[in-house]
Amino acid sequence: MKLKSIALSVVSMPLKKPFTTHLQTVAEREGIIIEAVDLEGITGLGECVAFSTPWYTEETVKGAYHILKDVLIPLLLKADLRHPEECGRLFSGVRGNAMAKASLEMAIWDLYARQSGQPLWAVIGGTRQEVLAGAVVPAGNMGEMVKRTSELMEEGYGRIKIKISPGEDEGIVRELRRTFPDLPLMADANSAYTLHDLPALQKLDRYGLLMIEQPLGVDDIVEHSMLQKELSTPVCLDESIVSPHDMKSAIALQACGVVNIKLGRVGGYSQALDIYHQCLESGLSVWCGGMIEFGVSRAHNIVLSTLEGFNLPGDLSSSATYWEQDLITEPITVQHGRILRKNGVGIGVELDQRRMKEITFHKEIITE
Ligand code: OSB
Ligand code: MG
Repeated sequence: MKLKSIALSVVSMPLKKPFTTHLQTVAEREGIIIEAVDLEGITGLGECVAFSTPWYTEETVKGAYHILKDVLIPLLLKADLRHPEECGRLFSGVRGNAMAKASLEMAIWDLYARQSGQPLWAVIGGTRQEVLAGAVVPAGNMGEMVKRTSELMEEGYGRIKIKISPGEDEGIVRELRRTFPDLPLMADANSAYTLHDLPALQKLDRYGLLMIEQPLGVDDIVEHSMLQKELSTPVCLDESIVSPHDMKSAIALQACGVVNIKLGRVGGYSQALDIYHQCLESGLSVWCGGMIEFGVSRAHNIVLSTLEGFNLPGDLSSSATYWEQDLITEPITVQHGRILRKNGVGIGVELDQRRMKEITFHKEIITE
């Protein structure tokens, strides 16, 4: 699989409404769209989901751009891969930088599927025709969060996730439970708590939450294991799992009951599939996480979620949840809490070049 060029487009789009967690408010989303072109002119698409600042992981758009342009892309342009799984070995001399690596690996998997005339979901062994959609209610005041929850329920989402932090937790959970007794509800803390907050977390146990996502610190796999023993609500790990090795540790320590898998956070499909198989073998549930992303990454998330084991709704929402106009020609839509997989070749979506022109503020085409 010899490549002719790789284009990097740095894009920026305002969210319809700012997205707030206890760590950061995202009002404007920057990202990098990857177009990997082979010698026949077939193009594979990827998206780097790093944020403008390092609040979720240490990567940033500017840092990822440098790593892509100066480190990873030169390796890829020199290589002649037979299979996308070889990206792992190619990039093995580069530490960290999962989101930069994942964005290129996504483009290579898409290209590989397009070259062989198949949908990418078929290449990775997906079976689901429709994937389960879920939506996120960002942090806000009680009234805003209740209103947003009822809007999303009306749009048909099968699961709602709210953002919580110390002091901004039981009140909102109690109110949502009172208003929507049967709502499949979960809470994501983005590591806002420590074990000292055990009483506050135990209070959440009585509201029938599907799970509580990443309550403790990024490095706290041991502490999550201690916490899980004190809670009946399953703990879901997000930030703590960045590699198959982390997954092994979490399983050995029984640190969680559920795992949120994100292609960007774990460095791409190969690692995501390794983590997925470990979860299946250990009886852990998995779902696909979201990164307030654009249509290319959303399409990759849908591909991943066609795997049979993705049996819980992911943070997979319509393009319209965050964007006035997405950057793909056919936006992602949700019906009755589900998203139909795309049956075209590769990830089954194309860039809307007119929209790309409007939102791109820097583009570079890199050749060998
Ligand atoms: O913790 O899952 C998270 C968004 C950005 C960074 C981290 C997270 C999130 C979300 C929103 O929860 C997911 C989405 O709807 O894209
Ligand atoms: Mg999370």
